[in-house]
Amino acid sequence: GTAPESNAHAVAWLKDHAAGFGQFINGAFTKPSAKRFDVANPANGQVLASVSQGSAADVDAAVKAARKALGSWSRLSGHERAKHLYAIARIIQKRERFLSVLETMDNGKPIRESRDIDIPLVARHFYHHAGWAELIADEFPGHQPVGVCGQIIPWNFPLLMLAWKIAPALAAGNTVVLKPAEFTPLTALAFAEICREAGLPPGVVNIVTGDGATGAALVDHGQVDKIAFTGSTEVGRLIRKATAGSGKKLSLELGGKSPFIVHEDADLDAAVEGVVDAIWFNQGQVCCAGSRILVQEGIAPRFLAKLRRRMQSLRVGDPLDKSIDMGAIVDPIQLQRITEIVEKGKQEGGTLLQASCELPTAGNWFAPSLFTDVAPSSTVMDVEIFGPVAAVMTFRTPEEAVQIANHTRYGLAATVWSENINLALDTAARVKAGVVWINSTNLFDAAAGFGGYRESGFGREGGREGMYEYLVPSWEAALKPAAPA
Ligand code: TXE
Repeated sequence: GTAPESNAHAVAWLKDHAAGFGQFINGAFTKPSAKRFDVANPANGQVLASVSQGSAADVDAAVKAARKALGSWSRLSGHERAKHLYAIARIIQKRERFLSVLETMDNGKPIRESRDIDIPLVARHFYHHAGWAELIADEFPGHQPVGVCGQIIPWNFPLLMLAWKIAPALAAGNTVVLKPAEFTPLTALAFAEICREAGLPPGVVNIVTGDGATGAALVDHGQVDKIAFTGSTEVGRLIRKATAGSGKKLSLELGGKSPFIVHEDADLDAAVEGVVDAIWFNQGQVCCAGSRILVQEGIAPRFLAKLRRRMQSLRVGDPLDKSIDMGAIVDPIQLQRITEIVEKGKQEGGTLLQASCELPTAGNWFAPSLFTDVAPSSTVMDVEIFGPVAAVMTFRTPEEAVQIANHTRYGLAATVWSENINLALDTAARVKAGVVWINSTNLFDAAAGFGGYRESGFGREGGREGMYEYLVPSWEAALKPAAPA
């Protein structure tokens, strides 16, 4: 139909599915199961939908559908697969408004972000990977798809994380069973409908909703050839153990505690705007959030004064309001985690500065916050808060900045501000992080590989490197029993 792409469309779509969502297996939705969970709007606590808790039997049915579809999908020419990816990308663009509103209702992020960042990037990922599908025979000779991919994603960029995982997998000729996060499964379910509309063959993409137990059933399934996971370091560790010795290919994108280094010759106004994007974007629920702000001593008072003023001017509230800068925290559990870490930071002697904005009474809210007077090994400098809270420290020399920056278990991203390109490049090279931004932050593109070191995981997503995560050398594939035709 030609439903208007407005807020009303998302509301109507939810109403159409008021009886509950089933699983998307083999190109069709199953009946909603008896065991379901509610999905709430983080901005007001209202229940949006009732979603099925995927059982081991659901996972098994989805994996079998993916296996059945694998033979003919992987044998399609790259050009034929590209046509499917282009079709998906075009429908996403057509439904941009609907998907943005649905994402914001489900996740709590400002509509400005879902409309201008998340959903356009989702489309971009499918377009980009359609290109790789076209080029696959030329660019990856001697390689084959891995097979059936089990993909488990978090709730901070629900549809974007789906795109990061599904687009390269399909381009390379794999089939997929994806489990969205239990807090935010709605855009993945809308995506299932898009796959059908795009004419994707049944079984190529399967979506199974549920919690960690559903994810674990997918990880443990014997017919899955690869697991791709984005989420907490704790669960990443469990998955690495569970897949050890199984022969499954694995990629993990885990937590971070990324440094944000401001040298004394930086453009301070630009760097302050950088902090807004680093730690208050998506309420700080960003794996590569610049959560450790390291400022050179001489400029620290001036920088902090500017930063405090900017923090005060942030507008926090109804995420569907186009003028809002910061929305709601995804779930009461996450809000509680943030609150506990912040309390600990205060007990350890840190000074907490918070924006004095008025927060809505219903829903999950946390004001933009900064910690100062913290030690390098204090809790707020050490653990991933995954909320709108940054810790600020000063450094004397560029040498010391690098030392503090690398004083972490993680290694996902880093940001460097300086008007001296030599200093910026030198610092960037010495910070151990998968992505380093200079005079910018939290910029993503489908063509750039993203991923970490150390406890931030391994494997890259995006671009050429990302394609290799979904391919195996043909000699290796030849050692495996062939997929049923
Ligand atoms: O993550 P989980 P949670 C960090 C962040 C946050 C903390 C907890 O610090 O505060 O993790 O968040 C599925 N086998 N990040 O609890 O549990 C789960 O259903 C297989 C950083 O939400 O890791 C969901 O789909 N799967 C991060 C996904 O894993 C399992 C983004 C992520 O949930 C599973 C999210 C299991 N045993 C949280 N247990 C980032 N780096 O982007 C859970 N899952």
